[in-house]
Amino acid sequence: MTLGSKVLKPIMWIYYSRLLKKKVFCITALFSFLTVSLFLSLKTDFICSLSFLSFPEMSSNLVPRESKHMLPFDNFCFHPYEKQFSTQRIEVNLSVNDLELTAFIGQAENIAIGGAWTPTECWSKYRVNIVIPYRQRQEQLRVFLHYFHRYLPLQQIAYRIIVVEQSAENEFNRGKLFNVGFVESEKRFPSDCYIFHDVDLIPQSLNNIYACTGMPRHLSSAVDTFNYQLPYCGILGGVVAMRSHHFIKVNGYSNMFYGWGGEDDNLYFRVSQAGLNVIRFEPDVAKYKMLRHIKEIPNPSRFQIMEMDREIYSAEGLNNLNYTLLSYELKPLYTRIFVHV
Ligand code: NGS
Repeated sequence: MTLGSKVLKPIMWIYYSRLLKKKVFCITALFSFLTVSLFLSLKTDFICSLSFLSFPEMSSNLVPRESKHMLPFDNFCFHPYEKQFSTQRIEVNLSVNDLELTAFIGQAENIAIGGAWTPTECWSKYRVNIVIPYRQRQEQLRVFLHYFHRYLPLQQIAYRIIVVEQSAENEFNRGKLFNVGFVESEKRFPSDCYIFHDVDLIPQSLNNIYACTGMPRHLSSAVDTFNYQLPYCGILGGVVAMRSHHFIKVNGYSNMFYGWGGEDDNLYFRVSQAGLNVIRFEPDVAKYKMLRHIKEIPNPSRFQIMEMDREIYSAEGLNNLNYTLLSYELKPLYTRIFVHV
């Protein structure tokens, strides 16, 4: 070995080992960065992403109504679609005019005035109040009523349809109308289960049982306009089922969202803050058709309101709700609550 190589070798060795250390350092740093980012993204929607790994089983999650009285029948209803997956569909009539709806009222069996129905030969395990926030969507409301009064009796669910209509003055406030629907219904026909429902969504599977589950449920998680896929994990719009005590626990919806957008994302936040999970059933069950309508103009302040509400949500919602009840009416196919909010 020459003197040159004797000197060069250790120098080269030091040089290469430093390079190697640098490489190892860089790879470790990159790996840690990726792990931390992955963890953070998982943590934000951890429960949500878990729920997509396996969808909960429907029948073991449904909560029967609390029965405060003697059962009027010996037998419980069978609830066929709860137990077996069915591909049976009922037809959606996409344009129902006034005459057709009047004819339908004449034929419909056992629908009590106010839009309530209950099975007549057995005791339904499930009873639900369905609340719809509403303004100037007559065509959609007709399609909705014509469909639901055929769909829900097949599931043997005892139900009432409550339409909460907002007066003309202010921007539409979907969340506040849900709160009003809940409070007014609790005064007149209380229920331990509520479904908060947009008027433009039509369920396509009879297996999507209209009853509450142990945890709040996002029913409309597979809508046709989103290619039957969930657009993002924290979405909680469209159709949501909640047990009454959970709705009270989360303090209802925020009253502050006038105009389109944000109130449903805010409900997701409220539900998480209350330590509850949102559950969803598999897309084949949670399929919905959205009725056509013009896209609303988003409320430009919705993100600021969302930020603000994060600080005050426990004092803002059901417990500071104020409104003026303009009228209360039992229509043949629904209960109408007309309000100024
Ligand atoms: C989000 C909105 C939600 C809305 C969802 C889907 O961007 O309120 O889109 O809307 N959130 C905010 O604007 C903060 S949809 O395409 O169904 O009309 O529900």
